Amino acid sequence: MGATLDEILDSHRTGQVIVMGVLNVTPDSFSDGGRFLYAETAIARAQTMLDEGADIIDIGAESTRPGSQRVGADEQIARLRDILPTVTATGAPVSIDTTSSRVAAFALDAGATIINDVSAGRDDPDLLPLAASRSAALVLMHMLGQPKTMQADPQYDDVVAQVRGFLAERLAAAASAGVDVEKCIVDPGIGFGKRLEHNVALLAGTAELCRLGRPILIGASRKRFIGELTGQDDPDQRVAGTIAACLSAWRQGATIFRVHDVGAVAQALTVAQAIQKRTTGENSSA
Ligand code: HH2
Repeated sequence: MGATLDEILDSHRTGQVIVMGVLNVTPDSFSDGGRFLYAETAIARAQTMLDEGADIIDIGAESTRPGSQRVGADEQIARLRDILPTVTATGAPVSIDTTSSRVAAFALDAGATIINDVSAGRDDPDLLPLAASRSAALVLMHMLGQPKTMQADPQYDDVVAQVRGFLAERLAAAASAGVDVEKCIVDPGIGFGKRLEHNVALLAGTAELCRLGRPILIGASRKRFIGELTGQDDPDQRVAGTIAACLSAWRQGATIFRVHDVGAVAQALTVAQAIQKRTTGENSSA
């Protein structure tokens, strides 16, 4: 049985590990684009991820990979219409990966309970008020610029401090729109307007981000920085690098992991947790 929404929102206090499985119903996502466009395959994929240990299914109908084109709300809704109700009917928490309030409202009506907004409420002025009025959980992610141009020449003086400051500011913006901060999750936005050194610094600085007092979501899965570190060009072949990134962030306090390879990541985190529990238990009885 996966985690409940309350457990997800409390995971930074309890240390419960939450695996979020990625379901992209897009023709152009960087690693799984085009594979799950059809309702039957998408629904089967969601079920497989749940069987492998996913606690949340994150459904997106617009790619945000570097250079991607925007997709209008109508087109996103058309891509989601046959898929969302069946996935929410499984009873697992479903998040909608969108920056559009119309798409988010459609998904909430279909049973989603989490809005995953990579713009952290900056794209659509109606999104934070929607999250507030519907008491939805909300992921606020850092991105420098827009997906189309974000990798052009990202610059930071101190990436960890700047991302932390941005997330604190977006938590305050959400609160002033009426969102309950206890419903918010924050995410440094690995790969969104960041060079290799920025992604590595953010993963190394996860403990600093935990000081925001909200659960930290890490979306490192199969991303380009893993290819840059390892020379692996094929995103499907970046599972080991994904696991390393998740484990490292987990050791520093991150609890929610947005991944394509649910079974492999869940297994790695289960083993790491068992070892940590034993180590902590032995230390405290010594
Ligand atoms: N990454 C992607 C999309 N949504 N949401 C959060 N909160 N954090 C992330 O790191 C994140 C995200 C990009 O990955 P993917 O969905 O696999 O690709 P695409 O955007 O091309 O569909």
